[in-house]
Amino acid sequence: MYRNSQEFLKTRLKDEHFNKLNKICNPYVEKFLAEHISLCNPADIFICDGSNEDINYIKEQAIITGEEKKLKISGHTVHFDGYDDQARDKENTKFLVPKDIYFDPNLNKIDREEGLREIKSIMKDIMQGHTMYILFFCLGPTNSIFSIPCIQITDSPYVAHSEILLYRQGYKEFQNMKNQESFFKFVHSEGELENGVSKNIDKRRIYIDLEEDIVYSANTQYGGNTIGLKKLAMRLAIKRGSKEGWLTEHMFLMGVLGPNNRKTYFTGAFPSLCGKTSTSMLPGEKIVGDDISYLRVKNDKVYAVNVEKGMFGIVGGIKEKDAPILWKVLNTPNEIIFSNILVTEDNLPFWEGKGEVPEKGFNYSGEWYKGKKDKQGKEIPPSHKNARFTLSLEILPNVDENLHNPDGVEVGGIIYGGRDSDTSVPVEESFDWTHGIITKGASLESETTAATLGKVGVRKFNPMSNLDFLSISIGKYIENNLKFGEKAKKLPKIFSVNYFLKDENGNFLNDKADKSVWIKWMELRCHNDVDALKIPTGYIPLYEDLKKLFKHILDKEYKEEDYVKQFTLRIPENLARIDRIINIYKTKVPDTPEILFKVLTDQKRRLEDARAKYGDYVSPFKFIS
Ligand code: SPV
Ligand code: MN
Repeated sequence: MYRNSQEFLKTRLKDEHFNKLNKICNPYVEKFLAEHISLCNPADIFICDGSNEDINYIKEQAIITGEEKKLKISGHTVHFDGYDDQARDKENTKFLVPKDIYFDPNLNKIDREEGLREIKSIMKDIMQGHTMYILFFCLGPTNSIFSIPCIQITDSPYVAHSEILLYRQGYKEFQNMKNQESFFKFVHSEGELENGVSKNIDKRRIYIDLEEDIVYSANTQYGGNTIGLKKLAMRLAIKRGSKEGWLTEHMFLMGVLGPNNRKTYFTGAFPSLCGKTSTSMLPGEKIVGDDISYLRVKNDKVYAVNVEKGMFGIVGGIKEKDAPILWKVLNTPNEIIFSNILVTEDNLPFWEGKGEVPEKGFNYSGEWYKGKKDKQGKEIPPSHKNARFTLSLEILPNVDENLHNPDGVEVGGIIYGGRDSDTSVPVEESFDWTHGIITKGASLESETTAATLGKVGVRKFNPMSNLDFLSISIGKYIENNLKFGEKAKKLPKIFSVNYFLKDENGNFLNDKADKSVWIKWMELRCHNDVDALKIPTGYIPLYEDLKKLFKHILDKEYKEEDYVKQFTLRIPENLARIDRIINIYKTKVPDTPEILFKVLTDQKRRLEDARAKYGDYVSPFKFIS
C-alpha cells in the first residue's frame, strides 16, 4: 500500500513524466491518475505537456503502432475502426445514477454502484501491454470564463492525436489552476486489439459519472465513443451549465458577412447529416466551429465560443461544386486523419461522391472490391456513410479571427434545422425568444436517412438536436433555454431553416447553394434591414428581397412561382406536427414547462384560422394585407 498518490505515481512514472506532473501540483489530478493507472495497469505511461516534442511523439506512435497509416499526400493518414464500431453506440452509453435520484426515463441509465462495478471490472488491467497517454486540454478558449480544463487518459495514440487536432492544449491551464477539482476526466481504453481494432465489442461501454465528472469508455475506437472532449464532455457540460446558468449546445458557430463588411455571428443546431458542417463552411462566410458551442449571457448580451478548435466531419458527399473549401483542403498536403474511407491502390483516400468508384482498395472491411458483400449479404460500400476527416480549423482559409477569443463572440441569430420533406418553409424567423425556443428548437424533428438502419423518412423527435447528449431531463433543458432568454436584454433572433423541402412529386424544391441566400436574409433581419411577411408560424422573406439576394449572391433569376412553391404555408402538415409534438411532451416529458403547451396551442389556433379563411395550402401572397 502506498501512503498517497504521489508515492504510487513515483513508482509508475519515469522521472521525466513525474516532473511534468509535479509542475501541475494538484492533489486531485494526482489522485485521479493514481487510481486509474492502478485500475488499467498500463505497461508504460506517457504524459503530454503540450510541447511540440510530446505532440510529435504521439503522432509517431500512431504510425508505429499501425493505428494510423500514411497516405500518399503528405500529412494525410488513415485510421480504421472495427467493422461493428463505426458510430456512436447509444445503447451502451449510460449515465451512472445513484439510487433514489430522479432521472429522466427518456435517457439511458444504470444504477451507479452496479455500473461502476461493471466498468471497473471491464477496465481492470485493460491496458496491460499498452502505453497510457495522459493529455491536458481545455474546452473553450484558454484564459476564459467559458473554459473547462480536462484530462484525457487513453491507450490509443489515434484518439490522442485526434484530440490534439480538435482541442486546445490545457497543460498551462492546469498549472494555473492549482488545488482545484473542477476539471473533467475521461478514461478510455480500446481494449484488446485484433488486426488493429477493438476485439471485445460485446464489452463496449461508455459510462458517464455525473457525480465525479468522469466518463469511462472501453473496447471501442470510433471517435464519437472515445474522443472524450467531444460528445462525452457535452453530457458533463450540460449538467454543469444547468447548475450555473449557461448552455451547452450541439451548434456550429459562424460569422456571416453583411453590408459594409458587417459581421453577424450565428449558431446553428442540426442533427447529424443535415447540413450543419456545410452551412458553417458556406463560401464567403467565416467559420468559428462546426459542432459544439457554449453560450453565456454577459453584459445583457448572448456570447458563444466554439468548445473545440478542429473538425471531425463527415467526408461523404464532399464535392468540389458544393463544398469548394473543404474539397481543396482535403486534397492538399495538410495534417488530416481520414477514418473509415476507402484507400485506393494509389494510396489515396476515396469517399462517396469523390468521383468514379475504384474497382478495389482497402477499407474498414479489409480488402475491398466492387460488389463485396457482408455476412448478411448486404453490399459493403467503398467508404462508410459515417467516414470522417479530422483536422484543425487553423488550416482553413475561412477560419474566423475570433476562434480563440476568450470573450467569445456576440450571437446575433440562432438557427434550428432538420430534415423535413413536407412541413416547414425553407427559412423563417420566430416571433420572439419563447416562440423560437418552443416552436423551432423544442419542436425539432428530423427524418431518418438511408445512412441509418430501418425505414427511411421516419420523423425522429430531437429537441435542439441535442437529445443524444442530454444529461438533465428534457423538461428542465427546455426550461433552461427559456430562462436563458430572460437574462439578456439584447437577444439573438431565432430562425428555422429547412434544406430538404420537396414538392408533391418528391423533388427537392431548393438547390444546395440556396443556403447562402437564406443565411444572408437572416443576417439582414438581425439588423432590421429588410421587412418580412407575418404568417401564422413566423416571419418569412418577401419575394422582392429574395429575388435581389438570389441575383446578387448566386447570379440566379428567382422566379415568383418558385417562391410560391417554397413558401406556401402547408397547414395540414403544420397542424399534424403540432399534434405530434404536444403528444410527445404530454406523454413522455412530465416536467414540460406549461408555456410550451400554450405557445403550441396558440400556433395551432392561428393555423386553423388561416385554414378557415384560405384553405389548406396558402400562397405567401395571401398574407400581404
Ligand atoms: C455527430 O454525430 O453529431 C458528430 C459526430 O458530430 S460524433 O462525434 O460521433 O458525435
Ligand atoms: Mn455532432
